[in-house]
Amino acid sequence: MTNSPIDPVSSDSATIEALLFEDRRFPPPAAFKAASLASGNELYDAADKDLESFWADQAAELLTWSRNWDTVLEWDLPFAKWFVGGQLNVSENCLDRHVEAGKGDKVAFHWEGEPGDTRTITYAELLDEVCRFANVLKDLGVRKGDRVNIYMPMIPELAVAMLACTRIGAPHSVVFGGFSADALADRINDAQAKVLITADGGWRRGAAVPLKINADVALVDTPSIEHVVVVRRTGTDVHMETGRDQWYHDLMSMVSADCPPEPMDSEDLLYLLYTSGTTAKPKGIMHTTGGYLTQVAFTHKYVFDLKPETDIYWCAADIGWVTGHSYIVYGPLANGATSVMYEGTPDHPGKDRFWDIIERYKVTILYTAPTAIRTFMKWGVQEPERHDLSSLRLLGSVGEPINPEAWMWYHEHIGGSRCPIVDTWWQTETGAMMIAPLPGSTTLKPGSATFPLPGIGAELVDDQGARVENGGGYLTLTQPWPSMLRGIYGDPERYRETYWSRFPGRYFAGDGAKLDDDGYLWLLGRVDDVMNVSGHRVSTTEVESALVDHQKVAEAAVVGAKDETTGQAIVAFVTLKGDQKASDELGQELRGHVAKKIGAISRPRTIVFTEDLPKTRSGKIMRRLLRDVAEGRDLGDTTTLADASVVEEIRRRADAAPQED
Ligand code: 7RM
Repeated sequence: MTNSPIDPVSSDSATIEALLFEDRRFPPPAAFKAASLASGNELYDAADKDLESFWADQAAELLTWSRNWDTVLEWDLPFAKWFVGGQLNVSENCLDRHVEAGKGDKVAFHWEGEPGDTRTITYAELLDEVCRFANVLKDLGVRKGDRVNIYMPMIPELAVAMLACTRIGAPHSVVFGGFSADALADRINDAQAKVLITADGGWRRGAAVPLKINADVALVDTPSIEHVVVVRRTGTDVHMETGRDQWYHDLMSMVSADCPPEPMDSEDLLYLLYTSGTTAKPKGIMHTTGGYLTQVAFTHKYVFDLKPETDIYWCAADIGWVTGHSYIVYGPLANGATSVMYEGTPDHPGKDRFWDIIERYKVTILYTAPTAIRTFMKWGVQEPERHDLSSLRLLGSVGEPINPEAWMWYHEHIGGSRCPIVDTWWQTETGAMMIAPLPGSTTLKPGSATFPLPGIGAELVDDQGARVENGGGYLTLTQPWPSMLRGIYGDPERYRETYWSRFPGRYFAGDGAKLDDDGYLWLLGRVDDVMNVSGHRVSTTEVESALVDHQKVAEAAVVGAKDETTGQAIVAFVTLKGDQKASDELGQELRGHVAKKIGAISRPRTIVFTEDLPKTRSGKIMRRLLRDVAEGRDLGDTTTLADASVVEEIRRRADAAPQED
């Protein structure tokens, strides 16, 4: 179903050079640099000098420990333990210590619901609610080590539930609210969770998503669940099973706000987060306490150059994904930041909702995904132009390679050409950012995530595992890092096999990348997204980037389809900007444009114009489905699609699209 895994090490220099053709440079603006937390090489130098002391210094500086560690790192490849013997509590680090430092009245979250309702939650209020909900969980029989499942919309109670789990040492497993009942049941059963926390529903594009109704379907097949706690959000009528289901507000009215934090070992399980791999069974990625919190706090502070007293930070991801875990909940709260949290979609009630939020809360740091940025491009500059975005000082990107065109649009139209953009490469498995600039220090190149962060070792290797110092290769991580996954829940062998067997001694990320002459890293996407055309390796990302560089194109997804003569042929699915019309002429023009940007080998055989692309709920384009369409196969698993009808429409258009030899 997928392309055979192809090595991204190309002998075709035209292809290698394509992204490297990008010659724009953006050094940190002088004023930004002067005021930044890290404007020189100090952090890189300290980490290079002594990796373990570097991370130990961060752990000591950024966090509060109730017992010091005995050993910084125990590394028995592929199993790492960080800050062994140390004890701390995550909720205490995120809440109590800020309140004790006199910052109880500081806003933790400016929350905004999709319908426009708002809540302002201070650190003192959040602590109070977390303590009370921790007592609720205890009353329901949850003990240290018990797993708690969470299936909720983006409301403050989601953060409360997670933090309450950490307060009593119960690992949480958050399942994104867009997942189906089946997906929820699988994850609950794999984790053997005792309690499920959900809501009657959540608002999305003006409609109530029926979370409790989905949960009820899942709960038919989840014998480990003893109690269900339901937050009232939408007012949707729901069934409450006597003896099993109870309302959050009822339970909260019966408990005290006194709940001392449970001291946890640094290596105690903090949470599970399920992520899909190449097989059907999702993997329960395990994150532990001390190392995870150290690296999310470190990266949140330095990559976002965070000034907790003045910044208004907004990560527009969903807490159901790792980005939300690390950069809505744990990183920002550990650092005492003030965040915006928004429940809904960017096009409700209008396509300017994000810009409206930024203007009203005077957001200074925005962290979002390339797929969102390309959507905003498609909607047009008139949307941001209607708002005052001058509060912004820094922009971030995550989730996919950001093509230079989208980078430039983000820079100009959102950042007013004054804000650095931090393109942050990382994974559910890495827990925190790994490859990203430090905005006061790094000269940016549009489309490059630049360099490994201080304390991170990343190298490219070829098919044989030999180091590649220039050009394309497989991205590997060469040394343990504090927030690394500790394994796949219940399956240590799969952990070893998936991440540590392809290249001995190295963590294999599954991504291809290139190193340019200046040592900048350019992420190319998953390696099974690399095509092989007539023996030449062509990256889907490069061709997509070239297409999106064309002024009429809004978004593009490129796949390799089997071809008798060339091995694979390039099939491009293209959505046009609002006012543009699809035509055969435009198809020719786009082919020519790609050939001009990258080389004739990269010229797409087929261009399929389409209104929408199939995406997962987290916004990643599902190339696997597009390959199925391009190769005329029955569709594989479509359960993770945000909107399944999109694919049938694309198939209809693909069948009608002209082909070029
Ligand atoms: C944070 C997150 C991980 C995969 C990863 C990459 C891709 C993420 C970037 C990126 C290029 C980036 N976790 N990816 N960030 N590719 N540049 N800045 O997305 O587990 O859901 O996905 O996402 O392929 O392997 S994730």
